Amino acid sequence: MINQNLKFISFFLILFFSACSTENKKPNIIIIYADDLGFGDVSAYNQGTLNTPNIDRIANNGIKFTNGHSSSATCSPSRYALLTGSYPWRNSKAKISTGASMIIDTNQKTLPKMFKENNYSTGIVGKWHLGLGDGQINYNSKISPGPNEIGFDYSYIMPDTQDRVPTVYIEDGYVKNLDKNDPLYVSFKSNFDNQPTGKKNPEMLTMKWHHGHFNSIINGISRIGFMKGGKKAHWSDIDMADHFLNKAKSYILNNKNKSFFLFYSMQQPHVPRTPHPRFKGKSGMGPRGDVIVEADWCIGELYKTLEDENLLENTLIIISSDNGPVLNDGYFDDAVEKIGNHTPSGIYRGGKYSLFEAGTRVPFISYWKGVIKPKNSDKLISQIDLFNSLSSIIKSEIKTSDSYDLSELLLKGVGKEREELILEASGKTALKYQNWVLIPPYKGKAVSTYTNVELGRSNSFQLYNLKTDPSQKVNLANQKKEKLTELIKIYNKVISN
Ligand code: NG6
Ligand code: CA
Repeated sequence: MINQNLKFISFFLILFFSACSTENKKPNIIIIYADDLGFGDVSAYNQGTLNTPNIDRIANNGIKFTNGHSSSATCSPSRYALLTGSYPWRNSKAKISTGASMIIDTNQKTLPKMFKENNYSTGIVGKWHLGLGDGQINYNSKISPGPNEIGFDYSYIMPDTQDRVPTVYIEDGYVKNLDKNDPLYVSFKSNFDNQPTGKKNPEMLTMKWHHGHFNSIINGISRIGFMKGGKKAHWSDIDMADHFLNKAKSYILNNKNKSFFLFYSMQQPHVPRTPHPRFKGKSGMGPRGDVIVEADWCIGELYKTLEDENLLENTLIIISSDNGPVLNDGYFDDAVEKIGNHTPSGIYRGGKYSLFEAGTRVPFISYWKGVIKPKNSDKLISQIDLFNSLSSIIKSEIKTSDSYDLSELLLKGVGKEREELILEASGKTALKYQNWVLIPPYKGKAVSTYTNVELGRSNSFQLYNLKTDPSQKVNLANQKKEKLTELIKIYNKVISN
């Protein structure tokens, strides 16, 4: 009889706890962030000729934003904005990092901290590029502050970029696989004891540099900066995609019983483009296309993991990119020569580094099986808005003042949108307001000599009406004086706030 009662009680206890755990479990959030992936690079956007079937499946079953923006036309500032919900031009340190100290202050509000406060597990796998340490870094001991000091419980990162030293992974503050007997030294100023460099030893290169990347040679590729030692810790470029994917999958498997936030920060299609041999030649567009095919495959694999673990119904996935596309970003890799009819920027003008639309108008997709219904939305949303929107979605009170709560837009594709957005490219800013874009006068080249990207700079004001002229061909500054004055006022107001 006692036995019978025990069985009865335990049956109800199990029922009770399983009901509690599904009801109370807040949704997992995964941000999949590509590096330099253009609006036109995702085939779901129907712009270019490249095929991304795995991203498309998510995009076509989720909300495909066609007016979604990164904060900036380069990496570090966009990542700063995404992770802090603050405009990067408010922080003079939020510039492209090359061995810099950490850009995010450890006292700042951050997205991972917001999740942690709400009992989430938080993890980052992939590219960091937000600086590390608070001065000279010693790679042979604990590197801090870093992602773990701004809210990530787990971090497995590439410190800056694939084209910058050190070419090693860092796990929770320590260089992975570092042999104590072969210390790692890094400098961005001078070489170590006559180590080979791209400039001196071009015969050692498997990929030739075009501009800028002529220092230390690792795996036949010369990089930005010098390094010496740490041989066992060097990453394999062609395995990087698989490596990060496996880490991201393990993170999911290790945290599937809790609510988790995963920032899966992919390295593709940033230079140097080094597809695994099984993706070589798959796009017909050379390495740039091939690594996009590879990234698409990785996203498909990550999706499968969530599907196999029955996590899709409780996971909100966001896919986006840190800035617009670029073809030649410093190596001879056939990106220009083999582009064919593909249009990485789609119909938009400019690309990476540009104040024109394609600098920051990037693929932007939200997906949540069973919750989000397929929709296209041309409403204006920025990655800065993910802070307050995700905070609302997980019922947190933590908000920032630059971020808008566009949670309804993110989950339903309707409702409030942004009216104004400051765009940033290499420290220069512009205003997007409703259908209009205002670019103040800036000195400097209109087209970058090296990358051949139109940077959006001009000696006079530029004003574009995106409704009638999405490709920003006609500058209306002289014709629409009233509109120009109105936008200058709004721009000055937002910038000085
Ligand atoms: C630039 C590099 C470019 C790329 C970029 C950062 C040169 C000449 N150019 O300085 O190749 O690494 O920095 O890209 O060195 S980002 O997407 O991470 O912002
Ligand atoms: Ca980038």
